[in-house]
Amino acid sequence: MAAPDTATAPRAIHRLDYRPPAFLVDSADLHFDLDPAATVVRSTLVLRRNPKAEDRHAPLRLDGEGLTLLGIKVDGVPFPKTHYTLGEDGSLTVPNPSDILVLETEVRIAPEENTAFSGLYTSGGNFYTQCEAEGFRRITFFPDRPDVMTRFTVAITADKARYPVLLSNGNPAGAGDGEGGKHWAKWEDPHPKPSYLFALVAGDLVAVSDYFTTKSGRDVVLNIWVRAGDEDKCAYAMDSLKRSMKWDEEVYGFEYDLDVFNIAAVSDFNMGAMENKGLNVFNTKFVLAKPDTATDGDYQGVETVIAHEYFHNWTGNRVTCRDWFQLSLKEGLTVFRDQQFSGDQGSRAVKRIRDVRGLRAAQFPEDAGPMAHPVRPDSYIEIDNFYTPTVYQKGAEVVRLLHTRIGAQAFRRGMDLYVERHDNSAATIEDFRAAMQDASGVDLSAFAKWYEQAGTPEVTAEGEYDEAARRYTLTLRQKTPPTPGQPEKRPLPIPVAMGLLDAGTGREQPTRLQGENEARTGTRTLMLEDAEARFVFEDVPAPPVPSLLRGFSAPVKLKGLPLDQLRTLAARDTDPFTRWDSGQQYAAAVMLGMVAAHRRGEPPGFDPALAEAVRANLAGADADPAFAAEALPLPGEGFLADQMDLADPEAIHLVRRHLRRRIGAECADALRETYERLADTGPYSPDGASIGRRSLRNACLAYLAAAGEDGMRLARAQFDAAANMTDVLAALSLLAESEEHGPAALAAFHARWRGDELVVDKWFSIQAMSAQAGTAARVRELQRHPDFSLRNPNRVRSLLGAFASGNPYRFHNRSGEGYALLADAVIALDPINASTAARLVGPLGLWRRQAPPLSGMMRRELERVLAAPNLSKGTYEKASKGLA
Ligand code: B3K
Ligand code: ZN
Repeated sequence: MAAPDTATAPRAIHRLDYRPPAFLVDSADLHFDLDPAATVVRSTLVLRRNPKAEDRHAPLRLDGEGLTLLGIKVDGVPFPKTHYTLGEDGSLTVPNPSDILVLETEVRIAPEENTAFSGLYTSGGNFYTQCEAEGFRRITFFPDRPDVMTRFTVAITADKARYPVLLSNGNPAGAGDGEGGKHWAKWEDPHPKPSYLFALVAGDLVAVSDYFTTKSGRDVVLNIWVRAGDEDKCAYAMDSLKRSMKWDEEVYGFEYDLDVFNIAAVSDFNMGAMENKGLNVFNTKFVLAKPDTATDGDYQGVETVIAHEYFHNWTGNRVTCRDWFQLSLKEGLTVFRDQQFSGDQGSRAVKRIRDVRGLRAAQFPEDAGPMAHPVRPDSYIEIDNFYTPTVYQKGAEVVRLLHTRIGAQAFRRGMDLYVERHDNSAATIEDFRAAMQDASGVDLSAFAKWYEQAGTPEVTAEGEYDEAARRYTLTLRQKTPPTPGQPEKRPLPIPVAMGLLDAGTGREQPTRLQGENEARTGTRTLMLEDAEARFVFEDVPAPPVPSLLRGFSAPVKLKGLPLDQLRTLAARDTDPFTRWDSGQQYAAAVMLGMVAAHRRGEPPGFDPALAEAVRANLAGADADPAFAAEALPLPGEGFLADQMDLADPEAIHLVRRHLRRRIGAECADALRETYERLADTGPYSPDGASIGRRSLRNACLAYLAAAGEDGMRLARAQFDAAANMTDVLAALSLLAESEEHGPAALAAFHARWRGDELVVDKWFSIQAMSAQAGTAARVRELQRHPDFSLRNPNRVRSLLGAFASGNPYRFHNRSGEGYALLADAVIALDPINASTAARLVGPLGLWRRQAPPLSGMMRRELERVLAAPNLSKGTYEKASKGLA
């Protein structure tokens, strides 16, 4: 294997090596003289030795990266070169500092050369920053770690004509004209914050403005800053922001704490958005939406991300993380909060189903792969690699476990206590658990293991009915497979929300556990705390069907339920999540049987129960179209692959396609009837009910198109007539699979939308996700399209990310060309934008999930990435761990 020798390999940082900072920064005064080629940053830091530091004589070390030092003063006097050193990593060290000092530095940076989009950079001629996790050190010298919280004031000077808008964190504190066509603005943030929450935005932007009156009666000005021409796409983001502000007051008592809340949208951005204090910076994808350019999914993305970043104001900003190992303290908790919020806006059950689908699609495979790590990781090489589904989504699930265990009221008291104890400071995951424990009086110590142990627990259930004793014994067992560095696993506390259905009538039965005096109706929660536990139910009149893990009460895999039980649950359970999940598990089991038959060279066969389920679903769809839309499609290819010892993407795809065609044909009348009945009338609205109707209708269309030409013609008609992007894109994705209709529809779409970046992204994605034979070659070709650029992360994700993560069938093409093109792209992108390159390489690391010869081809491409000269430490970490 072509690994660099250990002397040059990037070093890992370990959680247990945490030491409090040697110095604290009481205040930071920054001055920016903005110029794309040469921006000058003057910084005045008031530094003081940390009374809690272990070494009272430690040197003063400030992080820095790629800074050109122009001048340095200590206590107002130029500081001689002999008194400090500049490290190879770019840092600045003062070996013998006094205990209190004022350090002034002046540095030069080149924002227009910053293609990594970390630190201060330009995009479309404007200036933006991204500092989390370690970007602030690319702006000025600073102890760039989250446990150093500082009061910042910022002054910005820039050419007035080119950069009329000058923004930073906090409240505005003055503005005026300077010399030579320049102007300036000053910002003061009264709240101490870590450097990762610093932000600056400057340029030619326009604001869509509104206001919000807080519960204590203060008016907050809300601005969304966009490029001229995008003003008509901000209404939903603004509406989502106001609803988020209100919800956080009502549900958690959290009130906004500045006079102004600014959001700036930028089209070059490494991730979704960033919660900088008072100045959130957003990927345009999560701000801009209007019906003809954004899909329902895009609208939901805007709502969720706006809420998420806003909620960070208390969970992340007011209370921040002591070190980056605690990342889930803010991310898991804030995802939990945004999930609660979105659930409250519409259907809780449908939101839960979508969240679980996302967890299974991204986090379960991560937890079973080479990058598996605990929610609170123990070490990292590049922290950027740990903004993962595990830290975010599994982290949110673990917060939900605590919420389930202690109940909503105690959880709210726990949040109050957490903020009371840690406001304006940097906390740990243990601090959060302690607050929940102290507020509830419930011993939560066993839940610590959920943060410490990687891997997805597998739970099995075995039921035994004793007719004579009218007794039902349920045995639950858990086991977590080994993950890298954690060969042995301990049992975790797993809440299993459940009920019992009568096997004959399908009706929910009251339940009484041995030792209880009275039977209970409805869902109850069993705690599985050891490797195995038995629960004995009394007075059970007939053999029951257990309904387990209702609401997905824990992030585990529930395995091995018999098919007949799954069918009963799918048809009858009172819990919508279990009803949905049982239907999916049933279909998955049938499909995996078909995959096995296909591999043996046998004909695929057909289980009529699948068509019956579709008909039943459509017949009851009016009661809850959004739910029906979730239940109608067959389980995805990734979900099926994850249940096989070794994946077989081709067999899975072929079986799924065969079934879709067959169901589409058998249920054509019902599908068609529903499709026509749900036709949209009236203007587009992104409310839950309308979204539900559109999703159901498009799910019907997908089956009809799979069944043949009639359906394809329907798709073509929808493509031509639809007035909203949801329906246009749903139709286009079906047409793109047809040699007859695809090319014309794609060309028309591009011609219509070539001026809209976010829509052009969709055009790339649809082609990257096509099942057509030439897709890998087409993806190569599209990389040379004039609209493609490796420099724009959205474009990279929309083409290469969609191909590698969203199209298992063609990515795992037997020729290996999918792997080779991904490796080529990673190698080309790494020197431009390491963070995006490291994300892109991920799918190659999952080679162990494929059978030979695919696995060998993937591994060789990963080796080729690892052998590339000057690889970034992030891509190095992903590639080397993938090969370990
Ligand atoms: N906190 C940011 C993510 C920063 C990612 C840095 N690589 C967005 C969020 O989670 O809200
Ligand atoms: Zn976040």
